[in-house]
Amino acid sequence: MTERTLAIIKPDAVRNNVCGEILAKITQAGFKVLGTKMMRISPAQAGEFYAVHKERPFYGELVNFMSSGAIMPIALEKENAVADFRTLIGSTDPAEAAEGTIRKAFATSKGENAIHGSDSAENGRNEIAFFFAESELVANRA
Ligand code: FUP
Repeated sequence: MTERTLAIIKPDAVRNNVCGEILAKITQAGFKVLGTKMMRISPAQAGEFYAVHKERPFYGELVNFMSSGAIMPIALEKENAVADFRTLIGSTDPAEAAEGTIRKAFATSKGENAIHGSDSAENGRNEIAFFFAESELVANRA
């Protein structure tokens, strides 16, 4: 079934100038880009996006990091997009990420790990809606 998932190229990867290389890996893996933008979010917006982690010890650092610079959210579509994208990005901790994954190549730590990927189809839809109006997604204009 065709699914949507949200990727975010995180501030570490934007600062390291690897957005192009990451996008190439994503499109080479068969994902269709429905929309993307470069933006910076406030600590309040980062806190809302990661609200599910509010009680976790790393929440404050995560919010600071995600609002520390530009990010690139990308709305993606593909068969089995959620699971396939999680495979493409690799484990949260780059030390555990498989060879060939985006985190293995570009992440520096568990906290600064280059890229986000939605963890369910429902979260994929909700997270895309967090960053994009439906009218900004190309598939709906074709
Ligand atoms: P993932 O789905 O792989 O992005 O990982 P999680 O949803 O578990 O965590 C979301 C983000 O919280 C991670 F990308 C980075 C941050 N995090 C930490 O900083 N430390 C941790 O121990 C776990 C997650």
